Amino acid sequence: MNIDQLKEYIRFYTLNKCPQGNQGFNRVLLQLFGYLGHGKSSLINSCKYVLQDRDTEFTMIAQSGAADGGLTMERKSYQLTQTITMVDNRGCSTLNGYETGEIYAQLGNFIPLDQKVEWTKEFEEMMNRLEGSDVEPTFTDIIVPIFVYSVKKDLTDAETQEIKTFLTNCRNITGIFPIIVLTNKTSGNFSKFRDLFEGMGAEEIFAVENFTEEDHFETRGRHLQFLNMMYKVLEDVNFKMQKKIDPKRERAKHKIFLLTFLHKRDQQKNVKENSVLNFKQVRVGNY
Ligand SMILES: Nc1nc2c(ncn2[C@@H]2O[C@H](COP(=O)(O)OP(=O)(O)OP(=O)(O)O)[C@@H](O)[C@H]2O)c(=O)[nH]1
Ligand SMILES: [Mg+2]
Repeated sequence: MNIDQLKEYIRFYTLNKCPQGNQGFNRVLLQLFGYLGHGKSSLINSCKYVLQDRDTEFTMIAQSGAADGGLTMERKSYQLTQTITMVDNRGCSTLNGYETGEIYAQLGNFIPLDQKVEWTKEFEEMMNRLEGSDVEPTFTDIIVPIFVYSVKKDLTDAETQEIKTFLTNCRNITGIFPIIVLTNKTSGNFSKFRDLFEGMGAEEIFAVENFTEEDHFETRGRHLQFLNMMYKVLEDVNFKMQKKIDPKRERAKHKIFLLTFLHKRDQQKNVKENSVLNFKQVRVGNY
């Protein structure tokens, strides 16, 4: 497909044309997540830009700009087409239990869109939020996870392991292995990261140079990066939709996963707190 065909395909994509029909789904949510300042908001601006008519000027719809991140605090949705919505996210400082727990809840569709993102530490607090989501459950979204990583930054072995576990859990929840988008393609060794993520099981890895306020020079190749990425996302959706899906059963499965995860997280927290407490008591006893 050439650029115009790709653009038309994405713009007019509808779940109604899937082999089994829309199965009750009416929206594809491209859910972004990743570390602070890795280019999530810029990716939204880039995708929106390439879908517009060619004579429309570049504008930032999602606020971006803090080099070290921490700018986006809300999980904000941006509608790209009739069917596709892209969802910005608060960046994670680490992929530890608190932050990943929240992402799993987002991917299971237990957290409403367009709200401030809080990393909940307490089991009860999270339970209350999940209970709230049962009052008005959402069954109509197909969620595609997209992990955004800047090749300018480096990873330790421990972080690599954390990401691998995290991405596998995201796959188990959504049925789609997270699409990896490597940003800042021309400012780092993207082939090293492509191999690294491939080794973690990633199936779709894209290296892009985002359109930004400072640099939105247009080339055909730059447009194609984002159009190809969105096209591949829709292919994943088509694959998922070839099978019969029962949205209610899916949601129940996600809930079990999430509750098990939160329970284990809470147990680990208690073990840690008790060992710190015991250590302090021993010290006090010794002096
Ligand atoms: N050159 C270049 N700069 C980029 C790219 N992606 C993002 N940037 C810049 O990196 C900075 C952070 O980008 P954001 O899009 O705000 O990153 P974010 O992940 O949304 O960050 P937070 O929401 O603050 O955590 C901004 O100054 C962007 O202009 C890219 O692919 N190439
Ligand atoms: Mg942001």
